[in-house]
Amino acid sequence: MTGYFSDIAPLRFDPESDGLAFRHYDADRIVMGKPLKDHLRFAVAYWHSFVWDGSDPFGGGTFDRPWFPADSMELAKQRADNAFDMFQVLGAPYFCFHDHDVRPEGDSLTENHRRLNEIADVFEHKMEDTGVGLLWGTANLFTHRRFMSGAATNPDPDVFAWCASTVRACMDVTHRLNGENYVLWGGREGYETLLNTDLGQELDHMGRFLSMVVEYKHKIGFKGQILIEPKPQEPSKHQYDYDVATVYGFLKRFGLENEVRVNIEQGHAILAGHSFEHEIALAQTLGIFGSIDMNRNDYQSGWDTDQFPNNVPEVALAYYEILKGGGLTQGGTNFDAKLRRQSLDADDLIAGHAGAMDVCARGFEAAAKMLADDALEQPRRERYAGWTNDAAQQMLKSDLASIAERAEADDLNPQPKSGRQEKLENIVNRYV
Ligand code: XLS
Ligand code: NI
Ligand code: NI
Repeated sequence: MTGYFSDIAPLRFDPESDGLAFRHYDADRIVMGKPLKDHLRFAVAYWHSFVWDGSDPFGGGTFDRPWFPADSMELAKQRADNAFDMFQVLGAPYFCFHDHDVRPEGDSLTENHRRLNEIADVFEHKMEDTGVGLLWGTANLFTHRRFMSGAATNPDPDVFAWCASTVRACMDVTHRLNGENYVLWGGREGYETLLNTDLGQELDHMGRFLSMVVEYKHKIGFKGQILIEPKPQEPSKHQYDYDVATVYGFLKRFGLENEVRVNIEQGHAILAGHSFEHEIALAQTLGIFGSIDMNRNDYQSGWDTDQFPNNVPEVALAYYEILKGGGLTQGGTNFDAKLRRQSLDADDLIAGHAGAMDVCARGFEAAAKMLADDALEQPRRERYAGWTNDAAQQMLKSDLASIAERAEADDLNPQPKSGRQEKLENIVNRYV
């Protein structure tokens, strides 16, 4: 059987190429002591590339894939064959999936789990043969109508129980496939109207559910990170995991701040009114940075359009904050990105990912260079230099009245200094 991608040769690094190749991403190039591929840790999202059919709120599918509709196990396996072919064309080291992406929905929980495990057997072999790893697994607790009023926050306790069973099965499979992380994106954990919502009770249930996930992780000896993916809205009007700051408050409240980290998506940061680098820097500062979904939104539409990244300066600032905090470690760069619905062909899928990998490589290398040159850290240190002297440090251990007395005795009259933003922006522009 010939595969959907069999006409496309594995991509090579060729800066001069005008066909399908990497012009910037040289996987084995050593940067800051290790190969780029080990820094960037790219992952392909199963759902957007192999499940989504191009439909939008106004029209049905536009893509014609040989494994569609994948409503039988046979077609689901054909989908898996083609997915692994694509990972190899791209040289992608990782992939990510939801249960719902990889197996058709059964008519019971146990049938769902049986099918999931049957596909996991297929994955296990393919991962062994190809060396492709699982960056993260997750459960889809938002597509089926049973989740319309939430998953762990559903008013119906049977839905809570359904979710417990599904998440357990997905964690087991992620563990079996040596997944490096397990993600919980709060799909429909939020609400449409307060008129029918007990907000306090829903948050309590969500906290309890997450605590159970963490307990289960330790029980089975799963070494991956548990990650929450914040998003402010869509599908629900008010999502509980609004942004990094909100998630941190939630984790603190349930005593989970040392157990759970965040998977930050560029597009979700924008929806929350933040820049990607802000969300990353905040998570690093709070000690909860885990991984990234590297996909942008359309800046005008206000929707989560999940487009491949194509803006080097933006990507550079994101990787800059990641590198400053010590890199991706167990996390990775997941392209939670889909084609535009008019991009019908197999090579569109390859081009979308290849271009994204090139953009990330360029941004990453710029970030590494800025860091190595101390280009931004030196002026930043200078700006806070006053705090390095003893008197300033003593003040932090002192009290309001003592500080006040000293300030008044010295007749302080601080003079403003320039923040030099334009100069700093000019420095960044030399690198990107
Ligand atoms: C949706 C989310 C989702 C998560 C995985 O907006 O980005 O795709 O990454 O459930
Ligand atoms: Ni998203
Ligand atoms: Ni995502």
